[in-house]
Amino acid sequence: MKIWSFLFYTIFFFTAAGSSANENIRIAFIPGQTTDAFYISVYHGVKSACGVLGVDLIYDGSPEWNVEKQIIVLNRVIEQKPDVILISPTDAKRLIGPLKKAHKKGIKIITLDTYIDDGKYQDGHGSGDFPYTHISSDNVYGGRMAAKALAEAIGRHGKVYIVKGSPASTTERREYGFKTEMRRYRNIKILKTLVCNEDPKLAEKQFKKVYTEHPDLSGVFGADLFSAIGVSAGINAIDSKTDKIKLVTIDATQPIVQEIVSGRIDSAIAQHPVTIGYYGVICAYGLITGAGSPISINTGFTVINADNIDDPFIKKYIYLSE
Ligand code: T6T
Repeated sequence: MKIWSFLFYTIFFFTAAGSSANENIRIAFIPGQTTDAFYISVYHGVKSACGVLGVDLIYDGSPEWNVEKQIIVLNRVIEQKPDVILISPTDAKRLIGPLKKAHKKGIKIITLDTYIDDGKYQDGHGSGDFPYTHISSDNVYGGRMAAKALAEAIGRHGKVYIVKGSPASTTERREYGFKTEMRRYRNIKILKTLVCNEDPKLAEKQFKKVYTEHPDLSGVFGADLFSAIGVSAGINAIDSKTDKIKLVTIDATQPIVQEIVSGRIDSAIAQHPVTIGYYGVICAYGLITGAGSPISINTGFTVINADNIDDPFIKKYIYLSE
């Protein structure tokens, strides 16, 4: 179903149903981790759409990015029998079984941000084909945007590396997009990708090690907010005056924006997490009411840099932290 006809029918059903009929509807949201500004922003979108529709929201999650803990949360949520579960799976393979359990009980599944299996649902392929909709940024494209921005920032020449918080479906696609785009720049060498386990301190330590081994390092792609903030601390420690090393990130928290202002981060490619959450609930509502839901929705990016950071239109894409 096309997004516009989907939105039309969903709004039609919403108007027709009236909010009292919606009181019996229960939508659950399980983020990748509750302590991450990206997911806090997704939650704001979810909460706001649930408020508009007058449906009940179950919100539960683990403070850490941890597959076992997320499965415990999921089982807890399944017991509450929501109509739809919106979830950001912490592992594309290991969440298939536990989510299938929910699906078999008649609970509809929508994935937000990260996906299960290959992320292509309802096409008859793969054991994780049963979710109805996936809503996220186009992460391959985000990686390509980051590569282009970094390549231009370092003058199309030098050594760079990628660091990601966790090996999630999203960051893997960003890495793939980044490497694909970088093939166009023959004079840029990409060093080994690092994983910082959502720990900015580790990202900082890793940066210092890479810099010691490669003093000619020119740039870093921080593929998520934890990596970015750690690398920027590392750059500040060794390079606060020379501005030699460029850093481009995906995600835009307040601390990342401060680093843009102070010049340590060149640009941040902001996702639209509030929109992801909001659309998640609208799609869930479409499934519950029979209006249907698109198989996938891409929510876009906004590039934030020193030139546009004061623009109120741009500022609204900074993530919410509580
Ligand atoms: O970059 C986001 C999210 O898109 C990714 O899947 C996991 O990391 C973040 O939550 C940022 O920490």
